[in-house]
Amino acid sequence: MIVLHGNSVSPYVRKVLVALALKKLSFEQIQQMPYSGDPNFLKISPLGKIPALQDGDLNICDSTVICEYLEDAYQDHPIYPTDPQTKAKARWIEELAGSKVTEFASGIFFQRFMRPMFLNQETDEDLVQKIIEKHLPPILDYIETIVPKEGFIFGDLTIADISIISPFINAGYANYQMDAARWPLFSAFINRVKAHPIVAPLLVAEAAILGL
Ligand SMILES: N[C@@H](CCC(=O)N[C@@H](CS)C(=O)NCC(=O)O)C(=O)O
Repeated sequence: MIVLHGNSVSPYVRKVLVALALKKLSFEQIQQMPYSGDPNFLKISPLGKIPALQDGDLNICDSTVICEYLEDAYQDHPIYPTDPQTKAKARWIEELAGSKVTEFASGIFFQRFMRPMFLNQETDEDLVQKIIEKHLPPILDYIETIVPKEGFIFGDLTIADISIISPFINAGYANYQMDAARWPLFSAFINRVKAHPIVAPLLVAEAAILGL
């Protein structure tokens, strides 16, 4: 039995939820919050981060490690391209999404949502403005060059598509709206991925968690 530990609103957990759904795998989810300090969770996730995944005796952490494991262990319904060069491109997009894109886009969510609501800390709105005005635009300029006018980056929906939009779903919860006139392809792409039949019901479920 696969067990996923992590709250569905995390951009990294969302990525794993999409991977599990694309692969049509059944699993149990524990809506573990980050920063809980829960000693039982630390036994599963030594850094205290979500997501973590158990599959029988296997216990692994990190969304990329988890998605690659799922791809290797359950080969039906691929979630990465199969050709080596295209797969490498998909992994680069996943890496970009999980590093700088999440740092900045989910950083807005962290400041405006997690800090006041869960960590009893104030939002650093100066930092949020710096992210929006200085840090995000060059990354968005780059993403605008890699997303297609129609469909998904590599044809069918892959981990690359969900990874690159996921942090912006969180930023959206924190009232960030991308300038669609400046980044029209990426803005339309985000809406297309959100409307995908695998992704849309997951977003409805997580909105319910947030009480939206
Ligand atoms: N590289 C990890 C990052 C996971 C991560 O940073 N998750 C956040 C929640 S979105 C977390 O658990 N933060 C708690 C912490 O850093 O202590 C992955 O891809 O899974």
